[in-house]
Amino acid sequence: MKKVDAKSLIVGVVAIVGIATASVSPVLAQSNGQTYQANLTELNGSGTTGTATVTTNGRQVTVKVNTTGASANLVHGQHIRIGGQGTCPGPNADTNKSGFVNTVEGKPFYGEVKVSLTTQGSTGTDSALAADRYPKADAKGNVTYTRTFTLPSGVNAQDLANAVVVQHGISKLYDKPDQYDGHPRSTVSKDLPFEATAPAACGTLSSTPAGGVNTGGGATAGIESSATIALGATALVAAGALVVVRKKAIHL
Ligand SMILES: [Cu+2]
Repeated sequence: MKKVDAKSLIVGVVAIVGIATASVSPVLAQSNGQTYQANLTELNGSGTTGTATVTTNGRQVTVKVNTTGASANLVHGQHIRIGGQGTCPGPNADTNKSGFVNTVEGKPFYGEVKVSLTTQGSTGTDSALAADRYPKADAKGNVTYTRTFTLPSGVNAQDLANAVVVQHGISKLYDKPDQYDGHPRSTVSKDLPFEATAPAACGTLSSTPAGGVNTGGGATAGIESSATIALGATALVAAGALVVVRKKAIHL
């Protein structure tokens, strides 16, 4: 077998470095066509669970939220919250020992309202409490929501990597179980009953590689696995390039 000459080796190395650069950068930098997923689990014994997906196309997003076990025939405020720890509050978030984690107590964990998942009109922070523009649960307690819109100003697609989806509204906490009633007022607005804004379900968004499984490992899990896939692909391509270089050397 003929030896690989120096020129071929240099060509090969340059090709591999080029391929490696080309493969890794776009995956890490890309925000278009990214899908984020969250498994929503109950808060405050609501019995509400579900899923949320956010698919980006530049600054345009399609958001789907599906929950079951929500308070039937009632409106459910829901938001993408950003700027906290990117997590859902646990029982120890109940700092005032009321027995419930209220909206304010949850903020250090899930952050502030940055996107209001309304059915129409503004999706900005100004719509956080727009009770007449949120989806209503059907008679069985199912909430089905899909909307495509442009991210409000101040929110970037990249922010979704450390974001949390929260759905609100638990009618069974006080007095009549099928209405938002009871004396306690909401911790975010004296105009609303506590039950209307009480966090009912929460889930952290994580990016899902195409064909991948959401392990619920948080935002970085998806990014790491994307990078790993890119590196794996680079190794494969690099191996292929070496074969090509060898073949070329042989044919020279
Ligand atoms: Cu919220």
